[in-house]
Amino acid sequence: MPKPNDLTLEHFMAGLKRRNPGETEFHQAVEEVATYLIPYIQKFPKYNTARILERLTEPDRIIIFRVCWEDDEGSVHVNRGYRVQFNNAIGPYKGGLRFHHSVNLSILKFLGFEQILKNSLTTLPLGAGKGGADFNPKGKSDTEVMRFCQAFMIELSKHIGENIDVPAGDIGVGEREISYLFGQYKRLKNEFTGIMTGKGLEFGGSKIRKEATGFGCVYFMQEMLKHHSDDLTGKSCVISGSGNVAQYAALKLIQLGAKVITMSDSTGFVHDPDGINEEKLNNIIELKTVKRQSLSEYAKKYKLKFHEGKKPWAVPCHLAFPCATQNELDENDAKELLKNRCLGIAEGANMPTTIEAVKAFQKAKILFSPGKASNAGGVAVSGLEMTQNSIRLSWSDKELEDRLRVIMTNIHEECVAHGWEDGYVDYVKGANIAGFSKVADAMLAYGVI
Ligand code: NDP
Ligand code: 2IT
Repeated sequence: MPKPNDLTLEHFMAGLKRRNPGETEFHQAVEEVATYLIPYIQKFPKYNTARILERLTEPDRIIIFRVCWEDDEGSVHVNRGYRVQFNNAIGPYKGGLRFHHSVNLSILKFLGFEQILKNSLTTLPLGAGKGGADFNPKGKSDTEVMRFCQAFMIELSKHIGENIDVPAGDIGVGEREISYLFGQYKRLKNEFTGIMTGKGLEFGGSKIRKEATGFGCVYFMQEMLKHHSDDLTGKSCVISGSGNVAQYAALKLIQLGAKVITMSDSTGFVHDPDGINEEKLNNIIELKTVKRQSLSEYAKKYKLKFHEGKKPWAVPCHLAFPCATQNELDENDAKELLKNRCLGIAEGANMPTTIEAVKAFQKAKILFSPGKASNAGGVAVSGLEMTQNSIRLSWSDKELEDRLRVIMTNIHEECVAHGWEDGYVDYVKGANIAGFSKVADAMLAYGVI
């Protein structure tokens, strides 16, 4: 019979690492959560007796498959496709698909694990999953991307469904890819059901979904500032990334009177000391989503300095929004931000900040929100897309933006309620504990399964 106090971080992490060798991103995501959950679980032995943490860190199942496709010259390519169905205690598996050359099981398991607590925080009935492929969409023609997506869906279609698992986008999977994937599912199954979110508005997509992650991230920052009697007006903001999340974080910041001074991509960053206005941002959106070129082209057009191969964190700013990818902000970057008296960081990406950098921000007691809280707006509006598909109706922009705002405000309140300690809100602690209890209680209720 397990004893209530036999759970220690060291022992737990040693077991996790032994069972999942070499999966460094997965280890990192679990360690960050377990650091907070283990002391909490010690206070509620029922979770330990039922081995909830062990069950929560073991995916329900992982599907791995071969994806063969032909390029425009007729050459055959082979990629590896995945779907990690992590946990469906509170709803169907839900989470994005990532197409990027770096995709591997460790990355998808970290993303799927983070998704459990994030989806719980939205208050919507959403379980957690993540998938994707090591396919690199860069430099591929539209027809090549279409053939890849169709081949990928031939296998994925066997495992998803509106009440089973509902994928969406992530890095390298935007409206173009979702359209090809959804079209192929519809053809294979001869049915029109909401098996994916992020769809085009013409075929069951939700208004505000495209904007939701970036907008939600800025709303979250707004709430953190408000909690400290401050606001966004006139704040200079450094953003990394120039994809879906970064684009709409930038737009909302501009709309709310802040000044966006950097954006980046995998080739470097552009610094615009005058601030990127809406017209310039539209240019960036077109460059990244239609022309699919490097941000250096934007820098050339507006005669701005492009910092090739560099990250933007040394540019002095009031607020920072890492919106590109995991581990893009390390301890040295954190030191630069702190040296320049940065007031707060809201993660738009998933786990963009290393554990050491998070600790540096917390030690300095500046505002820091983890992605599972501040980027939950994307999956939240995905949840609302599922609702609209179920009732076969479409809500207005205003209705959806209002709902998104309420959800982000609630998440902020939950983080404060569970993370407040000695005058400082530890948003990482707050998000982990608030997200955990609903899922854990559902798992307890089901018994041993
Ligand atoms: P996109 O593919 O639209 O954009 C990704 C951006 O990040 C691009 O600017 C890309 O540059 C850059 N990038 C990707 N990989 C790297 C890298 N290794 N180094 C430097 N830059 C890189 O993806 P999203 O905007 O959708 O996703 C961004 C982040 O937000 C991810 O962490 C994702 O998991 C997270 N997220 C996304 C949500 C969504 O709704 N889309 C919801 C919640 C979180 P380039 O153009 O050169 O490739
Ligand atoms: O990381 C994420 O939350 C996403 N990529 C969005 C998932 C979704 O199902 O909308």
